[in-house]
Amino acid sequence: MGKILLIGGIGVGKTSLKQMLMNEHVSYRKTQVLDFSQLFIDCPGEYLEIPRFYHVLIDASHQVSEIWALQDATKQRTFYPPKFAKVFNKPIIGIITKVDLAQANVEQASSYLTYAGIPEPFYPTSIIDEKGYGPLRMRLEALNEFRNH
Ligand SMILES: Nc1nc2c(ncn2[C@@H]2O[C@H](COP(=O)(O)OP(=O)(O)O)[C@@H](O)[C@H]2O)c(=O)[nH]1
Ligand SMILES: [Mg+2]
Repeated sequence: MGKILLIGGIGVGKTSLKQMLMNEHVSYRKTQVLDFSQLFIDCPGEYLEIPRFYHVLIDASHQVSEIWALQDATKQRTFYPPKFAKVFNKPIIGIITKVDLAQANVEQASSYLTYAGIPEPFYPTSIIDEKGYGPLRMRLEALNEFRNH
């Protein structure tokens, strides 16, 4: 199916990540057309923050081929319960956002993702220095090939 479910709390950077990948795609690969509106399911942050909405995320995961779980590097807390990754029957990767900010703590963010049962490597990103999107763009392109063949 080749779709991606973005999960993470309110303000973690889900929409920014999607936007950044779309802009990169437009500037580097003008000839290939990826339909970004179809590619990502961008769920409201409340669905992760409020446990009675977990089932919405789980239902949405049935429509995708992988899940991208975001953790804000500047947050002193996590919304992911222990081993949350195990409730999804899909591959899941961990993305750490806002690594450009002075208060960012990548080690802490990594430990939250590990606590959630998400396997390494994690992907540190910043929309400010436009850092860390290369490997994510490659995953998108791999998924897109899969869609078209
Ligand atoms: N400094 C910095 N700000 C970011 C980054 N990613 C997102 N933001 C900011 O965080 C806020 C929330 O981002 P948004 O994408 O709307 O989060 P969403 O609620 O998960 O969709 C916005 O003001 C973004 O500009 C980042 O990598 N670095
Ligand atoms: Mg958003």
